[in-house]
Amino acid sequence: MPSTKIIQTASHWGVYGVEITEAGDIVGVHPFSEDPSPTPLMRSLPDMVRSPLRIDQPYVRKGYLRKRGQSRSERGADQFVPVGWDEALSLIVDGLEQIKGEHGNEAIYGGSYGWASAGRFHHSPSVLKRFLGLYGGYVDKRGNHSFGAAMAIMPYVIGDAGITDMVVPWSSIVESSGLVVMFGGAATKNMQIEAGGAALHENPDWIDRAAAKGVRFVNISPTRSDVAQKLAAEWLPIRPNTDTAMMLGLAHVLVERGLHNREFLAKYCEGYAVFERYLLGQDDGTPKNAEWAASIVGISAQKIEDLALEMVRTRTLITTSWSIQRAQHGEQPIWMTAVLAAMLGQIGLPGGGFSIGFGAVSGNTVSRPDRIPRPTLPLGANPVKAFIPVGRVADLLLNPGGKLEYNGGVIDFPDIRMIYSVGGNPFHHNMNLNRFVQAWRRPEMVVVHEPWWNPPSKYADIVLPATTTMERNDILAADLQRHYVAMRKVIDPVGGARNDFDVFAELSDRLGFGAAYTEGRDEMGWLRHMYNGALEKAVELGYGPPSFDEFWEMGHYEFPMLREPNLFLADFRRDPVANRLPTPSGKIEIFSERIASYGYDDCPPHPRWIEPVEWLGGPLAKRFPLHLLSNQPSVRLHSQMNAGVLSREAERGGREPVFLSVSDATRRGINEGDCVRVFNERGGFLATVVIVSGLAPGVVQIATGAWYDPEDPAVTPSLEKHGNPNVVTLDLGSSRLSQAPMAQTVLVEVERYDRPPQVSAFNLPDIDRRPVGSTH
Ligand SMILES: Nc1nc2c(c(=O)[nH]1)N[C@H]1C(S)=C(S)[C@@H](COP(=O)(O)OP(=O)(O)OC[C@H]3O[C@@H](n4cnc5c(=O)[nH]c(N)nc54)[C@H](O)[C@@H]3O)O[C@H]1N2
Ligand SMILES: Nc1nc2c(c(=O)[nH]1)N[C@H]1C(S)=C(S)[C@@H](COP(=O)(O)OP(=O)(O)OC[C@H]3O[C@@H](n4cnc5c(=O)[nH]c(N)nc54)[C@H](O)[C@@H]3O)O[C@H]1N2
Ligand SMILES: [Mo]
Repeated sequence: MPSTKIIQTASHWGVYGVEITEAGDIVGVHPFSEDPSPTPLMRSLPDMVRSPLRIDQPYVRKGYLRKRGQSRSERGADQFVPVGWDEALSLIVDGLEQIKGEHGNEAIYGGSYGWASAGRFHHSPSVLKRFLGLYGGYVDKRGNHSFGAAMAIMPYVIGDAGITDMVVPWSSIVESSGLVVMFGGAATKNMQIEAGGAALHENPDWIDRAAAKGVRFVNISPTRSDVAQKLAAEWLPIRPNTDTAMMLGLAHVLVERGLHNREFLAKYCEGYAVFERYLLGQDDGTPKNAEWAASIVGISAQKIEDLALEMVRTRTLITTSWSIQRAQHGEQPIWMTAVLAAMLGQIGLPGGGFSIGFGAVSGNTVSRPDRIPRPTLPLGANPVKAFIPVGRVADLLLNPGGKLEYNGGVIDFPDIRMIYSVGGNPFHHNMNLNRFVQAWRRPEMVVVHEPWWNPPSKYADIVLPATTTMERNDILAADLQRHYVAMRKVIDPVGGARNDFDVFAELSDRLGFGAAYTEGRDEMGWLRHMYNGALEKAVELGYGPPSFDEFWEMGHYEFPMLREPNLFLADFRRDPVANRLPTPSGKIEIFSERIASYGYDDCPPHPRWIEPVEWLGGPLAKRFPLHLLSNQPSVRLHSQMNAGVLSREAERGGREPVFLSVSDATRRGINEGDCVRVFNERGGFLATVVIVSGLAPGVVQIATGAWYDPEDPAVTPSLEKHGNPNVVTLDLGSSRLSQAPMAQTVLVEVERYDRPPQVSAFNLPDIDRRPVGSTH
């Protein structure tokens, strides 16, 4: 046996040790000893880190070498030519200088959305923004794909956009809740992940404790598996996108019986009276009662009544998942969650009130020491003020000079000539990919850094090979975690890969601001500097983390709980005058004058049921009778590690599995294992059928994250072969308030697809290794 050593690194899905031989061969993966429930996902990156899909050196799209931007329509359907680092960086500098010279910094889109990888220093979108900021600025994005609608509405409702903190933790549930009503559940698969890095996975233990305590859970979701089996939740299969109607039905039962908490509403809320007129149907003649709700949501009126009565009788927590607001009018169910909880009057009490996104990630369910400072790389200023709500990037690219209503104002679209994208997969996170591909082909230049040959690199003009976490040193210190973890370099950079930071350092140097970019620090210099900055603040707050050298030596540090953290909205409940909310009334706003002043029919001034453009109760369901839900994957993080061992094992026939219920499959003559085409007017994708129970009728489900793989990239629209749902999703904003993406509002039809084409998602692109200019 050759001698081996174990080196600790970390990821969004956990901390782990990689066992390597002296020659650097990876022989094993070991969970973090402190982690009570490590996830199997940690096998994936070591499996992919030396995959043949790693990009071994810089490449340039052939058309770009010959004709620059004139060849942009060939992006994604062209050959690549290998070039040296020097040439690649010169091409980038030339492109940047030309575009900035002719069109100014407003022509550069640097919003670059994406989860990238864990670690506070080598966070690729941050190192990009620091670079572009020093270069004179860039058009940035605003909001996110995760909870964009919630983030837009909650400042009006409770004066806060900090969605990840709007959670009543497990400890409070186990101690005090009698009933937890979960809209969209709290899928355990999602608790594997933390933005910035999970350190400990504590949810499984808490689930055991809640089950042992006998807390009752109700899962209102199209999918039974959205709540851990151990919690023995009652499942109420709801039609997708109708949660607001369900909540209104529950609210109506309360008012009808005089069970709403009038004292709470008067003391802590603003505008209940106007909302009540709507609820009772005093102006439109439609009371939003249980029968009304039942006809929309597909759950019986009796059930709705029983549940409402149970909710008043016991300490009840209402949780609403982020998925529910990733839909048209996604602001409404979030707002209505707060209103329904206000009507129960338990907001701010232990185990009561409401939570947004409970368990969507690993850390938001667990109480932790507050205000832990994080080592931070300063982004610097961005002199360009133009921005785009992140879901509307295709509009920005397609309509230079266009306008967009947003959050009470109007945005003017600049004319984007260049995209610089690192750490995200636009062919994963954007909707309506057939349209998006056209948008992506508008600018003159697209630069991408990626570790792998995946869709973003295949659709670049210039692609630079990036290192992964295993090839560099970093610090894990995520917002919802109480640990700092040393992420140590496990192996040398694979092939010709370089750290994103080092690439931007060299580009900065060539552009004349290298010293400002690096401030004279290298990787370890920055880690030490960033750590010391956080250390100083931590000490001021009464914490005592070790010196950088001790920390690096020890490998991790856990912040102690100095004081019990405040329960969500408990201070406000205790004293609503001293702790008034930062809303105009200082209270929870059930009616918002400010939203009223915008006059948006797609985001009215109090919560309301508004039919989405596509849903099972609408006219389009005649042509496309199935609602497609594209949830987060259990075996990977978005599109990351789609080519890794876990995700490959979960594929069927080389494609992503799509889940259908027995009745929907039988009606279409579809059998388990069949290849099907899932389609609507926007496009279609192929996937392999798995037949399940536990899905509401008329609901089809597929996880996101299959690498986009069009049958003919030169043609748009093209059939997608691998199971990427975003070729059928709708690219519209949730409302004019948030302009958030709405992946979960989409109807489709499904049909058997015999003789499907071969999947090519995990093939290398077409690479021309002959010198440019040679005869062909
Ligand atoms: N249909 C549908 N679509 C959705 C959603 C949905 O529910 N349904 N959910 C949405 C949500 S909530 C989100 S958050 C988005 C997620 O969308 P993204 O965050 O864009 O998805 P990822 O696959 O995490 O993309 C990260 C990319 O960064 C690369 N990368 C990782 N580390 C590094 C690095 O160090 N350097 C560089 N240069 N690159 C690196 C990875 O290889 C990968 O390609 O998707 C959205 N899209
Ligand atoms: N393993 C893993 N975990 C992850 C991620 C990942 O990629 N992999 N991504 C992380 C990210 S970026 C995010 S934002 C969070 C997202 O967290 P969520 O948005 O909560 O996660 P999803 O899996 O998209 O959706 C959860 C469930 O909501 C249900 N649902 C969908 N639409 C509706 C609806 O209209 N009504 C009701 N009642 N239910 C509905 C679906 O059945 C779905 O299974 O997850 C995080 N966790
Ligand atoms: Mo997300």
